[in-house]
Amino acid sequence: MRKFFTILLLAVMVASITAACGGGDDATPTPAALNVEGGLPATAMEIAAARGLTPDDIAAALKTYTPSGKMDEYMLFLSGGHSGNVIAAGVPSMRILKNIAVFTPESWQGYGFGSKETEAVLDAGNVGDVKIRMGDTHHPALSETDGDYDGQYLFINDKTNARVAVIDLRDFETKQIVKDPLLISAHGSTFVTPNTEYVVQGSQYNTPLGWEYAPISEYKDKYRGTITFWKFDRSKGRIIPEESFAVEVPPYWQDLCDAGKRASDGWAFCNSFNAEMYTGGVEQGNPPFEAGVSQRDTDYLHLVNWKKAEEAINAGKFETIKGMKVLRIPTAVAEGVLYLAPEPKSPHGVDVSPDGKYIVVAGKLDPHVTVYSIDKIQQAIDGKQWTLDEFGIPILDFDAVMMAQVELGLGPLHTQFDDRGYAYTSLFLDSAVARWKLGGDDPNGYVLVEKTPVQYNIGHIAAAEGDTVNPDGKYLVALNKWAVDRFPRVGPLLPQNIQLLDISGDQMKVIYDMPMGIGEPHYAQMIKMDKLSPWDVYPEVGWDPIAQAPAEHATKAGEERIIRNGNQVEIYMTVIRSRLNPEHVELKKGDHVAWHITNLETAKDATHGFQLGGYNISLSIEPGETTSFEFEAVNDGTFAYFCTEFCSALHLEMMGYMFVEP
Ligand code: K7E
Ligand code: CUA
Repeated sequence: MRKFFTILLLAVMVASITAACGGGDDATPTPAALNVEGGLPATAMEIAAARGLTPDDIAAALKTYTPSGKMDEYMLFLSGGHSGNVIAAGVPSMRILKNIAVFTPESWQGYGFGSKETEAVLDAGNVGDVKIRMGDTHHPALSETDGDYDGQYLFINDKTNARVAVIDLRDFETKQIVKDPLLISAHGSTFVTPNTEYVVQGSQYNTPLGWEYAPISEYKDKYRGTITFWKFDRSKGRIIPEESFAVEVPPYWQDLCDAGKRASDGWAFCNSFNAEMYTGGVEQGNPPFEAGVSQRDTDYLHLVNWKKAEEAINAGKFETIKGMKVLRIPTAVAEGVLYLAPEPKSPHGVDVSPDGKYIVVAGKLDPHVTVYSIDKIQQAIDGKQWTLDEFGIPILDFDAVMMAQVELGLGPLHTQFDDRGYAYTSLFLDSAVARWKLGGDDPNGYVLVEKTPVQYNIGHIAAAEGDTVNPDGKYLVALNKWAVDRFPRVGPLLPQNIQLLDISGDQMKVIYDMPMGIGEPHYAQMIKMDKLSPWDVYPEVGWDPIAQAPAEHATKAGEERIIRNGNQVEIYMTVIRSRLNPEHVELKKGDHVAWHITNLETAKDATHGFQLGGYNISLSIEPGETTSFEFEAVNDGTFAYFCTEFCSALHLEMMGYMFVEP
């Protein structure tokens, strides 16, 4: 059907171009004439001619254009990079739907601007006495059931502070942030095990565990990494730190991780890139890190059997460090939890094939991806085909565990899969996406099929459900680091260029460019829209969205009140189109104020905002929600508070005065 349509279009295009070029007809409009005189051209063919669109452009437009009121087929969850958040967008339209606040306060959503509930979420991610209000999100992970996205939760990491956040997809809001007590920063996160038993987080720039002070001369002795397994309780929608554990690993600079599935269920895989254990010091005349960590020909893929680790933890074979259960290296080795496998030069991504049988590692400085087989890994372990590293960890024989090496091009980074037996790998230095054939157990069956250029310097890719046991194919998104000349100029800080590719045909085609002017999205996941079933409004009026339960301070209509107890003032307010009740709040300087607001609305989209000038308060109160904030009335004077969502014709009248008597 699609093919027929494209052919039909091409025929019409060819006819129109022929007419335009060869017809010699005076009535044929030229592009310039169309733009200057008659306003916008009217027919499709005139528009195409006026805008200089090729048949490919027209096909791309038809594949992505989504008329008003029509819905997208997929939801794309992009990490927001340095903005510390997550961005939800539709595919194929690439329209942004929500910028979900996670690690960074965001005033539209009332996240971290007074609301007690959201401040508590953010404060759980503080480090010691330092309030952390930034983050760098890298890898979103949708919750899975049997290795398939189930549409319930989304996890996202903060690289800079080694934190993981939980987003509930019933309301697309962040419910929890946990801070890893052993790591100050981490990268290989978040990746979920096939039934979301655990959220995996791998370290990167190793320090002593708990980031205790130790000079760099003590690197090999004291510096360590971990692979942390955060236990997730689906019924509570929370990570349970007390039931989580970490596996200690050498200071090899772990990088990316992925959880095994199907044939490799029970394993987690993390690559690394400083097997040299190089410690830098360019200011002292040492080679810089970039040279020092790239000396050896191989680094190590870490293989962690988390099911065995779980057994060892349950058997009490752990040490508790900073409140986290830790399986130390010797115990992990003795229990068959931890192995290494060599991987070629400066590897980057690790990605497990849909059947779980093959593990693909890309080599930043090597034009190949290396494919490992879980069967071969198991055989090598059973046959003890290993040597030991200096920490006593078995290094499996490379030739014994490797299935194939596929030459793809320069700078391979990350791999995704489709439903036709293809793998797709991003090529950073080539600025291209490579499509290649997965050969199963036939080492010669792994072949490069084609490469498509993208603009420019691609990092991750995300195919539709492309890291699950059931990839969809169809669409692939290229997350490019540089945009260079793709968009109008906005000064020296440019957006990233997110490109949508149609991968359904014989040839991959770029069909949309989406500038992302909100941090650097590293990774994304794309889920079928019908797997998501978010709420339109909260289940009852007076709902606490963080607890996902009726709110303690919910206020019914008619029960609005202000209670004074000494200098403690408690305000129970309701909002509904188009009034705030009460409209006068009388305070005295120095009062401690606890203010609760319930949105009585039950209609879809009837959100009221609330801002209070001079007190740094911004709230978003969605239909049914109750939210609370507290403050000291330190500034006297007359203040206005008002609704900030244009909710009705009388929205501007939705206001009140707060008087603070000196
Ligand atoms: Cu390759 Cu943080 Cu996933 Cu960026 S990492 S590209
Ligand atoms: Cu409520 Cu504007």
